[in-house]
Amino acid sequence: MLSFKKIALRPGLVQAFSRNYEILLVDFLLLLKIFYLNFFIGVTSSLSMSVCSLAILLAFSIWTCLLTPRSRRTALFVVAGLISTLLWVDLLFYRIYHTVLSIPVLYEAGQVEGVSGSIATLINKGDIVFFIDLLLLAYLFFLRKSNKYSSPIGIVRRIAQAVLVFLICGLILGIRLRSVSQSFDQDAYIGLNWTNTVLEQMGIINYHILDLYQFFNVKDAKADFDGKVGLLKTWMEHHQSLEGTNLKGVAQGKNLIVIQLEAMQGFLINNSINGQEVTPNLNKLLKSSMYFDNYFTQIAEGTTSDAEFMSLNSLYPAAEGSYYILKPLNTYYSLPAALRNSGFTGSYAFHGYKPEFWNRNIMYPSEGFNKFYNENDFQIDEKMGMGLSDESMFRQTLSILEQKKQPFFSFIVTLTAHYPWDGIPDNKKGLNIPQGEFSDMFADYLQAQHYADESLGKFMDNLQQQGILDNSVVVIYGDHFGQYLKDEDIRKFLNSPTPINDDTSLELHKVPLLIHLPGGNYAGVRHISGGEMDLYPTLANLFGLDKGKLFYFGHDLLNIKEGFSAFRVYAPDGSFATDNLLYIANKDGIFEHGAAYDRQTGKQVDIEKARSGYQRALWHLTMSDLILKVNGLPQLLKK
Ligand code: GP9
Ligand code: MN
Repeated sequence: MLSFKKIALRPGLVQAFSRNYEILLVDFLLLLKIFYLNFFIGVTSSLSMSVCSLAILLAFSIWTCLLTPRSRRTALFVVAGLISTLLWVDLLFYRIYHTVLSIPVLYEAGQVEGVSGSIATLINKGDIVFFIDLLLLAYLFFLRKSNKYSSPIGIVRRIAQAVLVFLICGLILGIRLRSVSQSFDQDAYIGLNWTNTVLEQMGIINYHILDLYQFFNVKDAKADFDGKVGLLKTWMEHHQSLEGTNLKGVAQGKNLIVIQLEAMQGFLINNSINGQEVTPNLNKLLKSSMYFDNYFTQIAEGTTSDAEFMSLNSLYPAAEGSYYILKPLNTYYSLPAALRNSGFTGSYAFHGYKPEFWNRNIMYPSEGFNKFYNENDFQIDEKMGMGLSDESMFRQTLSILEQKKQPFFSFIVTLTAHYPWDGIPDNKKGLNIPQGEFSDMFADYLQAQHYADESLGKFMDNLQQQGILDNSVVVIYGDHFGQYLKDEDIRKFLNSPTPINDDTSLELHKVPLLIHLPGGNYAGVRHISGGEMDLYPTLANLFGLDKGKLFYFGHDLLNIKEGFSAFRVYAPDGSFATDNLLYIANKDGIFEHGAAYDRQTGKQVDIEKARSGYQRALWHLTMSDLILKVNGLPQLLKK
């Protein structure tokens, strides 16, 4: 019988172990750091995660056994240093973006102003854990005297050893890769960036490899898309066949003026603080407009740019990053282009900030705008908050519009009411808010939105005076909620006794949508549930565009029986709202772990009621992403 002693003493095994102890030590320390990172990013360190992480770490490091002892230690030290740095950077990214590093997030990183200046504030003392073991490794590998091997095994055996370990690791990862993608509701690898599935089942190193693969592997996506073109075209025909023709073409021949209001949240409408209306001009205007009071922002990480992207294209925002940054050179058939092709003299965008911000200078031409009037075109005669004041921007925009041949499309994006809302000078603060009634930030938010509303009111009056209003459809909506507003403040403002939970918080993501037609025609409150994805098809109907030439995921809100809005990022993929139902998915990607609510009562209901909507939401998002990934719109629009 072969005793343990005999086995242990067999020189090959002893040497194999002693030669590889460095590899094992480095990989083990890295695994501990992955646990440490997982703790901070809310990822469960499962057994599967540990095995897969160890397998990929071994696969990465086993080749070093082919080197001479000294070079091996150096190589391992470098590998340990690089992976430790990557894990630490993941944590830094998480602190900024609430998601670990990925290619799409990296693309967006350049957009976020002020972040580089505050990197120092993102670093915590505890981060030293990512590097402290390097000291131990340095000592063991380079400083200790007794680093000698008496009888190195031959190169052939070492190669065999490396290949064997590599193959075993590959086998483990391959098997797990397959089973993970099959045992979850959605393809875990397509959902890589928006669920924790891959992080929890395969670990962060494998996540990064899959992220790279997903991003650069357009070939598979193209084949996938080619196989789905027919299906998508049929789906679109069906989608459109469900829409009626109510009010079709009633706006034909009119100008279209779309105003996207920065951070204008729905709860401000028709509400007051100490008897003062926060948005008196919007409140007045909605009486002569179609007012949609159940309209959601559907933004993801691309915030303002997502609101624009959806409103002008009816395609979903990216799961990570912003399509304005990721896909500015795709071929689109956006609202500005479609209007120009149906008799509009031109499409113009206006925004009082840097043209490069959100890549607008590249994206706007792709969307079919003839010209983008930005910071470089306006006279910066009044600065507030981030840049040119709304009042001045509106005034200068009007004088540009006066020169344009009609009918024109103008798309105006406001700026002053941007976070942190503290840029309104005292003499322009129109509300009297006693000190201490709300947090300073919330009081500033109210003042900024009151100011934005006032600027808008002046613009509307001037449009009327210039005779433009009577010949225009004016659309006004908020781009998104005020990020970082505190629940307590909102509750106090709304006089709401109940705490804000998952469903009420999502309900608060509603923004106002007003469509004002000449003479206040068709005015009235419309309760149909909708969101930013729906603006394009709704306007296409009003302006009588041939919908057969468009491809959109949203719905014509004037012509459907029931609304449907899918969400992402601010509620995990698969979450959606209809007129009666709200479903909030779980980040783990398992349908049953989500929650369904009756929107009228706010009570939780049988989850099965949400299954079909959940599948529909996921299908929408997956198809929209696929189309954008392979630049597939032209193929879908070809007859
Ligand atoms: C800047 C502005 C702000 O141009 O549109 O974008 P946001 O930070 O709200 O996404
Ligand atoms: Mn915004």
